[in-house]
Amino acid sequence: MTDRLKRVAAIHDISGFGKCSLTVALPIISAAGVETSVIPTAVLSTHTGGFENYTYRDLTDDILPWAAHWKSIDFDIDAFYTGFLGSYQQIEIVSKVFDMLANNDTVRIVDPVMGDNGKLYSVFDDSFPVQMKMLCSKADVIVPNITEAFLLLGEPFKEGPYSEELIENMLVRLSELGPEKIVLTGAYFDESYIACICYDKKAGSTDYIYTKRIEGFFHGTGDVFASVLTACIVKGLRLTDAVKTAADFTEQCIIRTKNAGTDVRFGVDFETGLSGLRQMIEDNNEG
Ligand code: PXL
Repeated sequence: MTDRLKRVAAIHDISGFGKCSLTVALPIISAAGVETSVIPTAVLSTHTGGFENYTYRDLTDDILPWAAHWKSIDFDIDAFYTGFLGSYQQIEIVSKVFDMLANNDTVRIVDPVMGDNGKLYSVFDDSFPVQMKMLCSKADVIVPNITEAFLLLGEPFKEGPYSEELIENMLVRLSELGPEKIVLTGAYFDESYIACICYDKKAGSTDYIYTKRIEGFFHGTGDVFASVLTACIVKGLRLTDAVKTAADFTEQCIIRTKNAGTDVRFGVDFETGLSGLRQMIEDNNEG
């Protein structure tokens, strides 16, 4: 008998157009060879980043009954992966879902999706980061971008380039919120490279993974990155190998999208990379 597939439960919205959240998590994690179950938190016609008049159907009331049904079936979840959550109430409910469905080995991966480019997304008010901090306190791994890291710490955003000292101090304080591992994206120390920095509290280690800094903002890249990272973590890669795979995959998506000249609100071309993703994960698995 072979082992069952690893299983992720992804908890995000479905944005019908614009490639982010579940329309990214499902194909990427599945293509990595990991089963992907989903709890959709809302259904939108598009994401909220640059489109107007999108439809929004809130599914808050469905989440706990959905989880209760899953509990009655009794299956193991190897990792939760949460992303965009639309309200304080949803954050609280997702935290309850963790308590209901996690077993001793379930890894809780929280991407505290709240902002970018120094700003909180306009759909949230200033108290949202406080609630997100609560969810992060229950996570094993958090994946903030640099904007979200400042928001979680309750500090005003600072523009880069950053010093290693400032970033390492932020990582330690983020880990004091609760999570054992922090993967910080979007920090840079000079104009040419952008870094993903992973901090492992228990090991006391900080590792820097660099990719080329590409001019422009590409929507959905945070979700692409965190989806690959999640798949790699449940497949047992070391954190630095997982981050390297996620960073390389995301960089390639951005390069393809930039070369194609696509409207950046439409999301990145991750599809072209899917057929090579499993091999990429194997090649990066040094552990
Ligand atoms: O990619 C993050 C994201 C997910 N879902 C929705 C969003 C955003 C970012 O803007 O609006 C609905």
